[in-house]
Amino acid sequence: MFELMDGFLKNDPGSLQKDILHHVEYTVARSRFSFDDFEAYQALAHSVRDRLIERWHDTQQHFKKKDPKRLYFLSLEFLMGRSLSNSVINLGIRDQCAEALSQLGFEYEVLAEQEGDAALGNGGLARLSACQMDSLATLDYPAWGYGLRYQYGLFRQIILDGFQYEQPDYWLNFGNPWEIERVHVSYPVKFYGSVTEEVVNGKKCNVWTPGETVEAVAYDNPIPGYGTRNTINLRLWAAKPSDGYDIESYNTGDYINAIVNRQKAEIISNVLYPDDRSYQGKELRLKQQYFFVSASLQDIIRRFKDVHGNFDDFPDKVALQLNDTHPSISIAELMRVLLDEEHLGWKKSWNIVKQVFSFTTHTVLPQALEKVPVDLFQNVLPRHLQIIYDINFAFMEELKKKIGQDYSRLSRMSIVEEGAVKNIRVANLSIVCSHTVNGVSRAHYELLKTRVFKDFYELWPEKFQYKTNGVTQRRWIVVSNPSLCALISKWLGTESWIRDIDLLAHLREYASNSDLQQEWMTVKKINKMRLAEYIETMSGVKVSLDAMFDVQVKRIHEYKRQLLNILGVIHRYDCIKNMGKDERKKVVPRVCIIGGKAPPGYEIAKKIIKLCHAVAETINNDDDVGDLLKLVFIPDYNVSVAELVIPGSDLSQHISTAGHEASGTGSMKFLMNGCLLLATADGSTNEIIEEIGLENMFIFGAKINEVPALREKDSTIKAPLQFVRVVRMVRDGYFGFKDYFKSLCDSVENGKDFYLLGSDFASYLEAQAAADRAYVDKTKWSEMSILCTAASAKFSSDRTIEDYAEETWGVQPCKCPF
Ligand code: 26V
Repeated sequence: MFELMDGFLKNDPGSLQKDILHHVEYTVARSRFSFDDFEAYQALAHSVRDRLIERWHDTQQHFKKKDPKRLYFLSLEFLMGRSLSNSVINLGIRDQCAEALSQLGFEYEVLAEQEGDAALGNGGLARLSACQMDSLATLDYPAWGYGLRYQYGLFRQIILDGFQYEQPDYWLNFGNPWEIERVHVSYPVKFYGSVTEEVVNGKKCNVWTPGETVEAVAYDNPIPGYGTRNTINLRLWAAKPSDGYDIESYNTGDYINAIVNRQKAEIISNVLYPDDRSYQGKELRLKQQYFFVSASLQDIIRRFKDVHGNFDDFPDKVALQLNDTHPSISIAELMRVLLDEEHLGWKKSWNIVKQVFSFTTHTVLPQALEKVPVDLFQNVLPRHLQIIYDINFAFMEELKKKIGQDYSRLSRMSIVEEGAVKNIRVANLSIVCSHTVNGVSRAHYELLKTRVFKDFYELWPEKFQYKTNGVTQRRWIVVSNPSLCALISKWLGTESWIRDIDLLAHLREYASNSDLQQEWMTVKKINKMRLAEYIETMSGVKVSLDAMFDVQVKRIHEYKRQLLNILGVIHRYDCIKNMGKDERKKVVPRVCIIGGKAPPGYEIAKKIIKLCHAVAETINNDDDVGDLLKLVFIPDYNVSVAELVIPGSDLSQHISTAGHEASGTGSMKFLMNGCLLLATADGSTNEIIEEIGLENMFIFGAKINEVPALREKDSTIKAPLQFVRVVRMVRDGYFGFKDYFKSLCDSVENGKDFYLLGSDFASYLEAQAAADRAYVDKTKWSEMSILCTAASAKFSSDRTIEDYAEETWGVQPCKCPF
């Protein structure tokens, strides 16, 4: 049935077509003479999956033979989005698939749209993991990703009357062709119970008698590299009841209840927690963390032991990367396994543990640092709590020798936080037990050293590093902007930049070439057209393609300052309304686009969404303003929507209060797509400025170091009149919902304005005006746009991953021959 070449599936259109028809009939179980777009998508996906599996097998075989040091990337979140287009591009079979389908009467692009998003993550951190997996595969690193297979991904955002409502994301309802269920790869994960001291073989031991066992079953997701046969694995764990689960009920004869109770085990991997940047020490969250970490470590140790007789080589063969503190319980778990199951003793176990973990932190907000109440820990993982206490005791002793009796510093650095509620500070545990702590941009690293982890930096300066984030050009140019991709390849005379991103810098040489400029802007226009169509379908608003598309898409949070953007739009509206006819002729038409999800419990963020809709309602229905200004909210922003929005943007906003965005990665995707940035000097923007130059961006606002002093200042001095005026418009009910918006207005006035909207407002408006002036000069604007793409090379996740491999993990590429 399948056409093989040298034992491999063939990739010509004819063979692909046969495979697709085979899957229509035998996998999708439809007649090959009658199937619809979705069924054709399923059959295509299965045909691609077959090819992924071949490569996956070869890669794993090769890794096994070579036994290199492997990187294990532990993350509670992976925001993969759709897989089809990414896979066919990385496999190099995009055109063949399109041809095979066209002969069957289907259009490739239409089928690709049938796929839903895999949204097993919240935002920045989760999409970063996905980009990094793509780079790890492409650069041939012997890596594995480990995470949780949530039944429900990130909630869907529904907008009714301008208010956000959350709906569950039933992403598995229509099947998932990209995963392979491994019914035989499963491990028991234990919770609760008690610890007793016992004498085993003449030695005193702590014995944990758990109270509950849940089975972790593996689902493998092949991740293909681009231009290589290497295909790595993302292994996600699903919770299933173990054979012994709730055995008591069976014994008491309550058969029906016993079956019903068994389902409770599955709750662990049911749902992804939305990120609201505050940890509340929830039992289920702790269980999720331990569940995936325990299963992953059992899997990693089994693989290691298949080849190695003892643990001496463990640090030379295993690198464990902690993606934020979410998987940090793995530190205590590895210690427990080595101590209690492998009986290596404390010294040897600790020596191994401290060599294998590296930790990357993704936050600057202290309230986002994870803390788990000791009581909760004691109940769920009593043995792990003991181990953490022992680690902390040893650390405190060592620290006292170094710094003496400085009790306030000792208590700040302790892993255990004393107080009314005793907590485990997971970040402190991670720092103490990792060989390296990474920040995600240079600015973030400076903040870690001087503020967030100052005490630790002073103790162990050599532990601290940073790897500026990056995004994959495969997803963010090749998949999402095929016309730009073709144009870049044409002008560079090669497609090699898709693997070797530094080549992109050569675009600089042609930035002032009028032919390129013209072709470049034509591509932008086509992408704007696609976006305009989408906007019209989603919101019913017709937008002009001559207008500047000005976009802010990201999670809604006060520190990201979508409110500053909206107040700026109100100001623009107010100015237009007060202009005469002649003055209006000079106005640069704008379409302001905002999109993003508010955390379900975050009241102010939800009000910002409502305000955006209320203002949009007024502006978009004002015929007097017409095409000069439109405001639209794009609902349910996700990876697929981003793939549509980013290529069609002229200007994008990254306007967090300086010192609050650890890095920001959205800006890098816009940069790659030739979109100009209007931004504060926060996170990775500082490094973007270095690459592209201030003259090609619109930078405004207080600098990181100025923020603390500004917060001290009297608020009445800070806010300019224009600011007072626009806030007053909202307060007075110009956009309706007067009472509802009161608390939102209060949050930026009356001495509160913690995120400094008032004090940055004037310079924000200046930056906006500078963007208007630049947009009028089409030649200049096209040149700047080309320079953006040319300057984006540094922000490829390929660069980030190479730096991690070299400076943090100590892993080398292991390329699969063929
Ligand atoms: C926190 C929580 C707390 C409640 C439970 C669920 C949950 C999930 C995630 C988080 C922390 C998310 C941290 C995060 O996404 N940070 C972002 O990481 C990006 C990649 O490094 C970076 O570009 C952004 O600046 C940073 O905000």
